[in-house]
Amino acid sequence: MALALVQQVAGSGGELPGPPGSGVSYNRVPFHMIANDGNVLEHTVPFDGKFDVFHDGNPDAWKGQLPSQTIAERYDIVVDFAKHGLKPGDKVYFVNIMEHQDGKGTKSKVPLADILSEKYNPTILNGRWINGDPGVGKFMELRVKAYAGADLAMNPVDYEPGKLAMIPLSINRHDPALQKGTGTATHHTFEFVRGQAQGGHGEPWFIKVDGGDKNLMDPHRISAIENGDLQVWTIKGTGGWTHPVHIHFEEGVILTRGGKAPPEWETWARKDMYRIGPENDSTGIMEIAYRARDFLGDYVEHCHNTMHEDHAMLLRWDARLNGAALVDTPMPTFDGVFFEPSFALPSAVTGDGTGAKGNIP
Ligand SMILES: [Cu+2]
Repeated sequence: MALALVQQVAGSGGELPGPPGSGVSYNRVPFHMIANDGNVLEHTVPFDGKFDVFHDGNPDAWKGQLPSQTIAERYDIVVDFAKHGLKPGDKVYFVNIMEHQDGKGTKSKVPLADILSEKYNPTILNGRWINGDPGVGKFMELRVKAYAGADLAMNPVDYEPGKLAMIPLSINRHDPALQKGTGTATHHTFEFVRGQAQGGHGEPWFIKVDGGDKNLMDPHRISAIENGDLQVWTIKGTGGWTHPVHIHFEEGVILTRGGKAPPEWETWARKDMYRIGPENDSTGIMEIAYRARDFLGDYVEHCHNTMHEDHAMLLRWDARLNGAALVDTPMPTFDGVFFEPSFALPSAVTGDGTGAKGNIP
């Protein structure tokens, strides 16, 4: 999905016309993104039509409009109602603009103007939806009410890039030492691959680690080992699907997306969801900087598409001290948990040996 925020106004004076004869039109409502994947950004990102959030020279396209979002990916925004002329009694709507054409995934964004004017108008014919996706459109109405209390919120304008920082990134992708250091960091590659067979039979979905063989899920196998050192991980996908890759318990920083600097909402973010694939606002490959800070032990990395994850697109990696023994594998049963020996891939410590690709933009 991808969400837009609009204000309904009486008459035809709004930026975008409403349905013919409706007597209403709409304005896009600017906002600031303040957190991504549940983590406060280093800087707020204005989706105000002026700031070039996607580095594509077209900031107006992003006014009041969030990037596409996968399963488990979270965006937090702050809307300054008073500043943008919203008054008690006004109606504000969230609009989904991403269209499904089948169950495989979203295809593309529908122009907001076509949705609001109902030029885009899905209808039912003989029990089937035609002319579009009924999931596209206004889906939540907010009614503005007067508030007499004191507004104690921080002003997100003060924390835009180049201004004050909210929570500085523990891994600062702009730090020259980091950029130099990533050239020597242990480097792992995780490739999210679609198997050959269809319909849940034969080869399922799997993750190829460091260019090795395809591996079906085995909790005894440790695909990568992190010693508290900064590592660079490449996450990439094949097969035409979007894979929302989730790494548990610790956040990383995106160094590159499709070989370039990531868009602003990812530049300032501590992420635990790494979206790869052909979907809008995505790329098929990204590099992240990653360091496990808190807990030693077993971690998981998986695709958050349930069907993919349940068909082996899931692996175990471990955080452990240098030289420490491998952590045994817990095997839950109805009679309690017992433990079996674990084993590590040959590349678990050494990685794929490539180092970071090129310079970090
Ligand atoms: Cu997937």
